[in-house]
Amino acid sequence: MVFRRYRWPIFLVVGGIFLLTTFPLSAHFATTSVFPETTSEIPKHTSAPEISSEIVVEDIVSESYTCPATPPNPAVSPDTQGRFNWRSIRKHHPVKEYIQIPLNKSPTKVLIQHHFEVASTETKHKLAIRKQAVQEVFKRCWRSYKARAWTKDELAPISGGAKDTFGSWGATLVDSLDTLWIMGMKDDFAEAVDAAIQIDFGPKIDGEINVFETIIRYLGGFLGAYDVSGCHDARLLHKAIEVADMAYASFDTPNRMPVSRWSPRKAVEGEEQLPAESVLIAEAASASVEFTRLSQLTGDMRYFDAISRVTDVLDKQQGLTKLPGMWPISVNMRKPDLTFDGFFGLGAMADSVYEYLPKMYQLLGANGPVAAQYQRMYDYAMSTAIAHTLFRPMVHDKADILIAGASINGEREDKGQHLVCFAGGMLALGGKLFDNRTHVSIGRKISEGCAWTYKNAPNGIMPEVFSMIACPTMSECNYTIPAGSSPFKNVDDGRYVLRPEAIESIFYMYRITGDSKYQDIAWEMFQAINTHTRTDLANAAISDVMKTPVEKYDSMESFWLAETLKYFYLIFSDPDEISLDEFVFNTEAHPFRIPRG
Ligand code: DMJ
Repeated sequence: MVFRRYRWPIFLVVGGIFLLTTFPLSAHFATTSVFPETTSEIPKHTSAPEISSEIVVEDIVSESYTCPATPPNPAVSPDTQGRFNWRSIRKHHPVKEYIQIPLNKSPTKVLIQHHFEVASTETKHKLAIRKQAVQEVFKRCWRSYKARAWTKDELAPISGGAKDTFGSWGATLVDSLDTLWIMGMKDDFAEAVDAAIQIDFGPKIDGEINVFETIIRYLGGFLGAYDVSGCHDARLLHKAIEVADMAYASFDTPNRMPVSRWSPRKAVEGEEQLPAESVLIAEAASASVEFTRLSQLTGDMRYFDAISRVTDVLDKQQGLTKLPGMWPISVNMRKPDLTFDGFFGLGAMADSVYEYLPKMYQLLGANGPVAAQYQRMYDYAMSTAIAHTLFRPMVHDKADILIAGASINGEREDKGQHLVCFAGGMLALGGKLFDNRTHVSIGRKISEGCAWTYKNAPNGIMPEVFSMIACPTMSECNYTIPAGSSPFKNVDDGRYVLRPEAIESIFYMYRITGDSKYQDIAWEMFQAINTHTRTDLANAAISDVMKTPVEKYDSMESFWLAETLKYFYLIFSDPDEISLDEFVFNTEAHPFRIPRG
């Protein structure tokens, strides 16, 4: 593949950056009250969108990259271009010596992906059509975002307005950068980068920010864009440092545990902020992949130091919780005490803590003491999760599938949720990394469980939260469910908010097994989602997937462009495009390059 350097536009796009005051509660934790203000008409598109006869398959990732194989020495210094420098604020609890990424003299390349044969011309053509269909949907949304919500956090896809929901820094702009690159939209990428580097992450926000969302969307967005475009544009790295330095300031506490809902203004005014006594584990402990990648790219170990201290607390208390091996949803980071709550699960509010265990192992080169620590923690967590949270649902067609539920005070809760669908991909990835076939097989059953609920839901889209009847064990079932009955015992939350987790796992299954049935599953899912979420401008969340016709509401979170459409696009792409042997995805689907020493 020939490297095509992208061209910078000759004009400068100066985006207006509008800063509002506070973050909302993390959107993926909200389960109530976000219901439609507007109900759009019955979708015009009830089948696959029309495809132009000329199929353009563009190459995406440069083979020529300049990303460092080992952390630079001396470290890269920040260049904020005259904007606020978060390193300048008063430190209450400075670190004397930073924990270093161990020098990994022999990083191991664990091959994750299936060895794919060259596809036939017919298959290539079919996939190119599908890929173009996904790209068309993305382009449409991007055009509307540009026209109506440029530099705002989100486009309102029904009313055509704009929303600020994640810090008012332009969440969709930054979250979409690497998708633009991957989809070959190089001029749009250049224009978006020019706008994104103008963002001011200074302390203009009066309320609290959600540090977790800032890290996964903004820091992840800049790092992903820098890595996929070959580490050529230093402006992206400096922007990553700028936002990371703000997030890093939230770790300036007596025990170096972060403040998850943190006030930039208080920090600048020198006011001490303490970690919360009750905080969601996902928010408190999910920065490892982003901070490690930033330390790898800059040689600055403050980020790796910060997350290593959190990992060590997780490690020490992993066996002391009410369900040893797993950490509960609610934890006290002030003490820190991770042992008091009895609610456990791989899904909402905990998800990325588990997701990042195998991903850290891979990012660290699958070798050395820290990688081994993450492997040990993953193994322990998964053996508990498999034994205590998974169940086989009793379904009319006797499908051999699994659903990841929860454990509440020792009792399994037989509920599924869209958010937990990522676990299929995580277990398949972990199974490949650690040569554990059982995990690959369980990952497959969870991924297919999510695909099954899509297929069997009335409009081909699974609801946000639902319960199902469980078989007595994972291997036996008496199947008393009559054909034609509802796939769900109950639907607790019928929304579909354009989430990625189901297609994410189907994408992992395809890249890991090479089985083309996953591409067909993905195509069905894509058509159902696009048909029912499409608006005149873009795509919108659904308030109840169980109703026909579905009702949409005026929301399109940035992860639709950052994650959902990216995974749909990549499953129909050449498997070498963002290969799982070369990249690790953060929890917001931003691909980070695995360094090769
Ligand atoms: C994304 O923001 C991330 O994937 C996060 O970890 C949880 N889920 C949302 C999308 O559903």
